[in-house]
Amino acid sequence: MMTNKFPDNFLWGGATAANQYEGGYLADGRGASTADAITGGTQTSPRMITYQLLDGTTGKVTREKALPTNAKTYIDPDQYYPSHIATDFYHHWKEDIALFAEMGFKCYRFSISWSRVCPKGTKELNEDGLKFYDQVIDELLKYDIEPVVTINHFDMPAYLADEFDGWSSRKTIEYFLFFCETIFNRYRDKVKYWMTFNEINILRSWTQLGIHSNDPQTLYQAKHHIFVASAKAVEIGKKINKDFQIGMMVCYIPNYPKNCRPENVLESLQFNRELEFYMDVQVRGYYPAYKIKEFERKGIKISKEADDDRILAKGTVDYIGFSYYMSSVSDVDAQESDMVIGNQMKVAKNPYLEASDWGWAIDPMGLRISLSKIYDRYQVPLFIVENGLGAYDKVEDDGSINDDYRIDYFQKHIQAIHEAITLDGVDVIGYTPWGCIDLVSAGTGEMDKRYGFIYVNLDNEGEGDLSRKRKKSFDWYKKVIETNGQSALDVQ
Ligand code: P53
Repeated sequence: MMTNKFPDNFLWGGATAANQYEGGYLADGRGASTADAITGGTQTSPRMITYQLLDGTTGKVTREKALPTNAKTYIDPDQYYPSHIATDFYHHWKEDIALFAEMGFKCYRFSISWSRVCPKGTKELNEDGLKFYDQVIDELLKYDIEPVVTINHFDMPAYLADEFDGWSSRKTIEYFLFFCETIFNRYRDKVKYWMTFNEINILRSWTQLGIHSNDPQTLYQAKHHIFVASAKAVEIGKKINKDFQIGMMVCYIPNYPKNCRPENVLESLQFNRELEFYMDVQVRGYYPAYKIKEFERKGIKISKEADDDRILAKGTVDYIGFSYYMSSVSDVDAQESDMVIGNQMKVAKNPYLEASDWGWAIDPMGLRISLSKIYDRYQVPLFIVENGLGAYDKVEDDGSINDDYRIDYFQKHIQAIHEAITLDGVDVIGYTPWGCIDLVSAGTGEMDKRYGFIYVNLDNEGEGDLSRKRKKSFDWYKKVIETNGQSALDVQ
C-alpha cells in the first residue's frame, strides 16, 4: 500500500566520528593516529600535518602536499591538535547518550578508533580500548538506540603510516581485517548496521590513507587495497553474523551542468563518475569501464593479486550510506574568481542557491535528486548518514542558542527526503544529521563551524569547560522524531 508517511521503523538519529568527537587521545593505552598530527585551523588558515625526519628535523605541510618519503608522525608540543580532546565524548559518553535518548534517537552513528582498539594498527589488542566501546554500545542499547558503526572514519594508526606507508601496502589489508574481525565478533549480537570506510571517494593523502606521496598511481593503488579490504570485511562479517547489514559510504555531491552546452554536460557526467566509481565497485563488484579506460590513458597500473576480482565480486555491500551537504556545478568556462570552494575541489557558483558561511551551496531539492539518481542506478537501500549546516552559533545572555537557520535547513531537507520516499519510491532506511553534538570540523579543524543540536562550550584554541547545552533545534528535532517526521512536513 502506498503511504504518505516515513516508514514506521525509519532510523532517525545523529552521527559523529571518533577523530572529531572522542578526544582521550592517549587514554588507557590508545595509540596515536594520523588524525592526531593535524593542527587546528580556520577558514582562512589551513590545517597542517606535522612530521619528523630520521635526522630529527621537523616540518609541516598542508594536507594537499606530499610528505617526505621517510617522514614520521610528530606531535609538536607547541601546536594545538584539536583531536586530542575534541569535544571529549571519551569522558562525557553517559551524559551525551542521555541527551541523544532525550531527543528520541532511534539510532546513533559513530566510528571506532582503530588505534584505540589496536594501538599500532597491528594484531596487538588494547582490551581497555574495547571496554570503552562496550560501555558506549551497552548504554545505547539501554535506551533502545540502534548503534550504527563506521569502521574507519578519516584516521589510521600512526604506526601503519610510519612503517608501511599506510594503505599503499598490502599488509595494511591484513591488519585492517584483524581489527574488523575483532569488533564484528565482539559486537556480533549488539551491532547490526556497519559501514566500512567513511566517504571513500574523498580519501586522500597522508592523514586519511597514511600515504606519503599523492600521485595518482599511489592513490589508486591505495584505494584498490581499500576496496579489497572493504569487500573482504563484508565477507568476514557475514560469516560472523549473516544478519549484519554492511554498507559503504560515499560523500555525495551531485553535479549539475551549468546549462545545455554539451561540454558542460560532459564535464558534469565526468564529475559525477568520480562518486559513482566507488558505488560501482562496492555495489556491483567490479571496476567500471570508464575508470579502466581512464587508468589506461593516464598510465595508472593497479597491481592486483589473483583473488582480488573474486573478492570484489563477492563482498558487495547491503546498502549505500552517504553524506549530503551540497550540490555543485560544472562550467568549463568558469574563471578562478567565479569559483567557490565547495569541498577540496573548486566548483562554479550556482546562482539559484544560497550558500553557507563556508561557501557550501544549500540545496534541499538536490537531496531528492541525489536519492533518486542513486536509487535508480543501484536499487539498494539508502541511508543518509550525514547532512547538516555548519554555522556560527551565538550563545545569548540568557544562555539560549536560537539556531533557526539550522531548523530551516533540516526542515527543507527532511521534506525533500519525504518526497523521495513518497513520490519517487526510494527506499530510505534512515537519517543521521552530522555532528548532532558540536565537534571539530574535519575540513577546517575549528570549533566555530558547528552542526549540533547540542552546544559544546569549547573554542578554536581549545578553551572552554566542555559543558553541554541544548540549542533551539534540540526540541525541534525531538518533535520531528516523536512524530516520525510529520512535524517537519506540516510547516511550509
Ligand atoms: P566539515 C568535505 C565535503 C563534504 C563532506 O565537514 C566532508 C568534507 C570534509 O571536510 O566531510 C564529511 O567538518 C565528513 C565529516 C565532516 C563533515 O562531512 O569540514 O564525513 O567527518 O566533519 C562536515 O564541515
